[in-house]
Parts: sequence; C-alpha cells; structure tokens
Amino acid sequence: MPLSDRIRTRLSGLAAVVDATGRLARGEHPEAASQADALGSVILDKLTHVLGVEPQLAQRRDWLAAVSLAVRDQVLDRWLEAQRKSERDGAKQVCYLSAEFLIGRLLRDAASNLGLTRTLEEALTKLGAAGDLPALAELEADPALGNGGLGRLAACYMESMASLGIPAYGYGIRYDNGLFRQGIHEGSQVEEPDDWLKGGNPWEIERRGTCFEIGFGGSLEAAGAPAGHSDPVWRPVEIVEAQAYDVPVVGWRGKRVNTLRLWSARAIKPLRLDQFNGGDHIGALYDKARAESINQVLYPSDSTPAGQELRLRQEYFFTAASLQDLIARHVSRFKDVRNLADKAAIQLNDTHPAIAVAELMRLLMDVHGLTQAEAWTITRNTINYTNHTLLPEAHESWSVHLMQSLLPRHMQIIYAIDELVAADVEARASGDNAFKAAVALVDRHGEWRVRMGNLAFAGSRKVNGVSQLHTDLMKASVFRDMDRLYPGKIINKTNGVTPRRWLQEVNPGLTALIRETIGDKVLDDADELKKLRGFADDAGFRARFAAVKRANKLRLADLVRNRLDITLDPAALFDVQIKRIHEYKRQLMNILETVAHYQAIKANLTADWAPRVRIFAGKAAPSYFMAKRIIHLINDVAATVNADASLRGKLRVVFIPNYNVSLAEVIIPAADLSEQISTAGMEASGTGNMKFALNGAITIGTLDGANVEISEHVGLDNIVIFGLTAAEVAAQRLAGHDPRGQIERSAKLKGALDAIGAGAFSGGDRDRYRGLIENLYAHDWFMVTADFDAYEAGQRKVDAIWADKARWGRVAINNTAGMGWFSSDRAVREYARDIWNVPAS
Ligand code: 26Q
Repeated sequence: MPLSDRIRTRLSGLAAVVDATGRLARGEHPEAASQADALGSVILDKLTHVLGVEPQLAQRRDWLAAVSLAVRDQVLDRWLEAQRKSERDGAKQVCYLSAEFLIGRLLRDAASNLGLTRTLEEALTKLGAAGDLPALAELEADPALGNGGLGRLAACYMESMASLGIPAYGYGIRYDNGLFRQGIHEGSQVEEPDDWLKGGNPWEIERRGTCFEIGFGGSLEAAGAPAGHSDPVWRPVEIVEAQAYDVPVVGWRGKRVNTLRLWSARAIKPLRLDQFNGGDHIGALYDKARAESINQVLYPSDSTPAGQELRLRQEYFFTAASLQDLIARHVSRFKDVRNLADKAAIQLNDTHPAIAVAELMRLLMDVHGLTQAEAWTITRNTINYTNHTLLPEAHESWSVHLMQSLLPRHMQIIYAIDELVAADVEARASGDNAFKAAVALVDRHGEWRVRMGNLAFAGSRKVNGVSQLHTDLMKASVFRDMDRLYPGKIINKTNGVTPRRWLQEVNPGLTALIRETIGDKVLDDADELKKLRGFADDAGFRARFAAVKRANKLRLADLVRNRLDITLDPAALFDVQIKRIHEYKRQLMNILETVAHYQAIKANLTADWAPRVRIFAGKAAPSYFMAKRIIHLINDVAATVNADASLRGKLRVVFIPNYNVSLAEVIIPAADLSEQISTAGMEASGTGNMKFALNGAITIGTLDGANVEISEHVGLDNIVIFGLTAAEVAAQRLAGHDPRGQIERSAKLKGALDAIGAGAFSGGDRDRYRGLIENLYAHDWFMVTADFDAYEAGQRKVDAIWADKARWGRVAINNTAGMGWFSSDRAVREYARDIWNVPAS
C-alpha cells in the first residue's frame, strides 16, 4: 500500500485508539503489533494536529517532533500520577539544587525507561517515517546545560531518584545558550554559541502559572517588629520574574516521573511604552534585556569561579525561585512552614546555590515571621551540601562589597550566622582566634569576602565528598577546622552513574549479551553484573564480548571518518581520554607519551608495534590559556603523526571536536583503554572512569578520586595503576620538586620535549609551545615530569596485556563485572538513607 494510503487508513482508525484528550488508551493493546499501530496513530495525530504538517510532506525534524510528543504523552500520564500520589501521601521530597544539569538527549532515554523502544521502532517502520529511530533521535538537540562531571552527576541522580521512587524536584536554570560549541580552527579551539532551543524543545512544559519575583539591590528599612523577630524590610531596586519550565525525568520501567524545574528570567514590564513611542526603541526594551541576560549563558568555567556580578545574579536567581517554589508547595500541602525539615531535604550541588542558606533564613524570618533561632534550626535540618573539588582556586567567594550591594539583607543574615558560628567556636575553644578566623563565613584578610563553602557548611546538616579519598582530603584540608567544630557532619558518598543510559542505552549489544548470559535481573539490579566474573574464563563468551566491542569500534570509526576524514582500524587498541581539558587532568602527559611512543616507533619501524589509536576530546574554558595550548598541541601532533605514511597501521592520533554527552555515548562503548591519569589528590571522583569500566574498558590511572575504589572493586589485576599517591604528591611539593632533574633522567620525556620545543609539530615554530615547556621545567605543579616514566611503563604493561588476547578479554570482562557498585542507584540509596532520610525502593 502506498504511504499516503497507509497514512489515511491509520488516521481513520485514530478515534479507536486515542481518547478525547489525545492520549493513547493504555492497556487495550496486548499485542505488540497493535501497540505499535496505536502509537503510530498518535504520532500521525501529533504530526497533523499539533505540528500542522501533512504526513506525506513531513521532514525528519517533523517526525522527531511528532515522535517526541507521542512519547511525552505517555510520560505525562505517569507524571501527573506521581504528582497526585505525592500530594495524597504527604511524602518527604528531595530538592536537588544545581546550577547545571547535563541531561543529554531525552527521546531515547524516555522511550527506553518506559519500555517503548521496540514499539516505537516498529511504529516508525510501519508509518514509513523519514528515518528510523536512531536517525531521528540523533537530530535531537543535546542540552548542554552543564560543564562536565558535576552537571552530569546531577542528571544521573535525577534518573536514579525517579527509578527508586523517590519524590524529587531538580531545580536549575534554563540557559538559552548551553556550553559553547567547540570548533577546531588550524588546531586551536574556537567557541560558538549553543542556541539549543532554536528548533523548539518538546520535552519542556512552560508553567505560566508558576512565577516568582526575585529582588536585587536596594536598601533595608526598619519595620519596628517585636523583639526577637526580624525587623528589616528589604526594598529591592530591581525585580525580575522567574518563570518555571518543567522537564519530566522518567525512572526505570516508568517507576516514577519526577520534575526537573528550570527557571527562566523575564522582566515584569518588558516594554516601556512611552519611551518606545518617544522613539527610543532600544532603550524601551532595556529592562527586558537586563532581566533576560540572567539565563542567557552557562558560565563555561569548570573550576575557577568567574568573579562577575552576573554569575552571582544567576546563583541567587535560581536559588531564590526554587526556595520560594518549595515553600509555596510545602505550605499549600501542610499549611505550616515549621515542619519543613520533616517534609523536604535540600541538596546543594556544590556552592553555586549556597546562598540558599541565607535565603531560606530570610524567607523563614522575614516572610513567615519565625525567630532567627527557629529559622536556623530548620535551615540546618533541611539543607545539605556536596563538595566537588579541592582546588583552592575553585572555592567560591564573593566580595562583601558586591554581596552588600546586590543582596543587602542576605549580607546581614550572613553576618548573623557568622556570629552563631563564632559562638560555637567560643564554646569549644574559647579565645582561639585562629580557629575562629578559619571557620568564619567572612574572610577578613585584605578585601573582605564571603566564603560560600563555609556558608554552605555551616548551614547544612550533612556535608559530603564524592569519593572516599576526596572526603578524607576534605577533612584534612579545606574543611579541617569545620570538621573539628562540627564533627560527624562530613560524610562520604562516592559518585555513581546510571546504568540505564551508560550501559543499556549506549551499548545495546553488550546489554543483550549480558542478559543472555546472566539473565534479566541485571536490568533492575546492577550488582548482578558480578555474575559475569564466572564467564571471564569462557572463551566463547570472551569472543562474543570482543565482537560487541569491535562493532562499537566500527561505529566510532564511522563517526571519525565522517567528521574528520581519518580512517581508524578497529583492530587497533582504542586508547581514550575524554573530559574537560585541565592541567590537573594531565592530557599533556598523555600527548607527551604519545610523542615519545611515536619517536620510539620511528626509531624502529620494523618492530612488532601493537597498533594504537590515541583518542582525545574535551573543551577548554575559553579563558584558560594553558588548556587551549594543550588542545593545539594534541592537534599538531595528530596532524604530523597521521600524515606520516610510515606509521600507518601503528599509530593514529585524533582529537574529536565538540565533546558532549552524545559524543561520549558513542566513544565510551568503543574504548579499550580509559585514561584516568590526574595528579593524585586533585580529581574529586571522576565519573567517566566508571562509565568506561562498565563498558569493558581497562583503566590506566593514578590512585586518585574514585579510581581508588574502582581498583578495589575490579581488583588490582584488572587495572593499570601507576604514579605518585596523593600523600607522595603532597610530600614532594613540600620537599621541593625537581622537574628539571626528572626530565634529564628520562630520555623519553626529554626526547619528546626537545622535539616539540624544536618545532617538530609546529612547522618549525619554536615559540608555540615554549610556555608549556618552560612551565614544565620550572614548576610542574601537576607532577607530569614526576609521573611520566611510571606512566610510560604503565602503557607498556597495557601493551603486554593487549598482546595476550585471552588475558585482555578476561580483564575487560572483570571490569564490567566489577562495576555494579558504581550504579547511581547505590549512591542515591546512600543519600536517601544517610542524608535525606527518605525511603527508597
Ligand atoms: C563556578 C563559578 C563561576 C563559574 C563556574 C563555576 C564552576 C562551574 C562548574 C565551578 C565548578 C564546576 C564544576 C565542577 C565539576 O564538574 N567537578 C567535578 O565533579 C564531578 C562530580 O562529582 C567529579 O566526578 C569530578 O572529579 C569533579 O571535577
């Protein structure tokens, strides 16, 4: 039957399967085929009645929109049901406040968690849509509302909370422009805006009725309230409106659908009509432009806080809107704000929303009339804080001057909390002024600044690190004094990743093999992966495991050929480092070893070199000069190596531009080797490390962050650990590290640096990498020279394992088998039990 006739037939059958509201009548179609027909009918209905497109003329993007809306209908049913249920049973809710949610594309995720993927594929085939599911799904914009690990962790936790049936709201910012798109021009990074909303977003629902006013600036006036009650009235000079956009978060098997509520700013009076009529057409829109600037862009820094006022406005904007929303919902449910701590747990994802401590105090005192003491108790029983970094330059602080002018009432409250903390010190260690200064919320050395870490810490019930090592180091360094003042407050919650997205969805081949081998229970309990250990010695299973990996490598090779016109041999070892470019993550050490390896091959072309592909991807903060130079070096080395015919079949180097969640989804299942080589003590946890191992890659890594726990779970025989420990790094820094001596003692490192310095990869330009090299000789804060030889030896160990295919297979399988514990379900269950005090299934 021709397409148009088929469509007509489907449309005529529509009424039978779609009820009056356009929803698919569930449960009436036991047969898979009829389910596909029913879903197909809804898709056609969306195409014609929502998008207004003639099915025969529909383009791929129209099909994608129609499919997304059809799946969304099913999501909405469960979403409303979840909300009704929470309303009924008055359950405690989790509020996850995060400036970043790196959620990735949603169609495949939602379809997969609802068990709709097959039906959808079938429906599309039957409809003769302009593209199959993978082709359509790839057209979806990848919402890049985060920089990296912290934002992606928030997304994994949202998915796990829904999967475990925990009522939760994620609160963040609806950035008009996500993280910049990275282009590579003549080897260097160029940044382009990411206008991801251009094509519309079927996954969000604009909540016109959910708006809150957010004030900035102005002054405080005395109101003459009774003693013990809050007196000042804050009269902001500027007020913007926060408007909610909700994105559904679908749990595994549709267990629960939670809400990710993202705020967008708008002016209360967007147009000054008299000014416009007076001819000032631009000036008349000033308020609109100023308000909307708040959610215009995501700050592209992933470590150093940008000191701009706009950043503080963003932080306060989304935090204040979220707390107002939380309290409004709470009061409407329970009629009283005093039991807030029993009914809500707030989690601060790093210090970006730390102003919540002062804002919650303000709302409780100034709006709800509680005393400071009452407000302080509720605040400290409701809020919790997760720290994600030890880098001192990444610890947020705002000048008292700025805080005072932008948020005068909050500054006053911060001083009041500061006094409470000082009183706690006095009670413990009377007269210890050094102690007092260390835990103070206001740093009074030089220009006075508010320390957001101390504010978050003081205002929280629990404070957690994201791996055991990181938590231990938190207690020993940044929060040593806070830990002494409030012992027991710091706890560890090692990160996890969702096995739905990071195994089932990205690696259907491996998932099918695993299910066939150990059964379907693994889909609901990642701990079941352990059972794969029993198959590591099974040559037949190893062959199938290897075949899946090879298929994934072919897919990545396709992508690289299409995007970069470079051909990769799927038989080569795919050695991957993908993450933000940062000196502490040591992409520089990786590329230096690549150069050393290249030189070794060149010196002995006839030896039996195991073919390797060194794959890099990652963005550098636009203002991070060193990181951008490292990207340039990787591209320069890639150009030289890949152009050298004598290396064909031995070594390839690729830098894949514009790293994002979608790219990670193709690269990770295709990796043989995972590079997790940060300077020990500097990577708080890492989560990419977990995704690679879960997909059967072997890790070469330092004893840093969660690598330590990965090595415990997979066993030291199944991971290549090298280099200084965190304690050794600290000791060596203290004793004075001698990078020049290290370089002189390492022929390979010296050879690589000399070649780069001589312009071997920069067309004879000796200046391009002078700064990078001089910095290594002079300081080498990140211990690249100290760890280089150990890293190089580790790489040779990798070669030795690779040479023995049976051994490689066993090790790879043991990695997948050992990763169940790193499921975000485990992590979220621990948060639920030890921090939020909410039930989880
Ligand atoms: C702060 C102020 C102004 C502008 C930007 C920022 C900013 C933005 C993002 C500061 C830090 C970040 C992100 C930090 C981050 O991603 N940390 C990573 O968190 C992961 C999840 O816990 C860990 O696995 C990583 O080890 C850690 O680096």
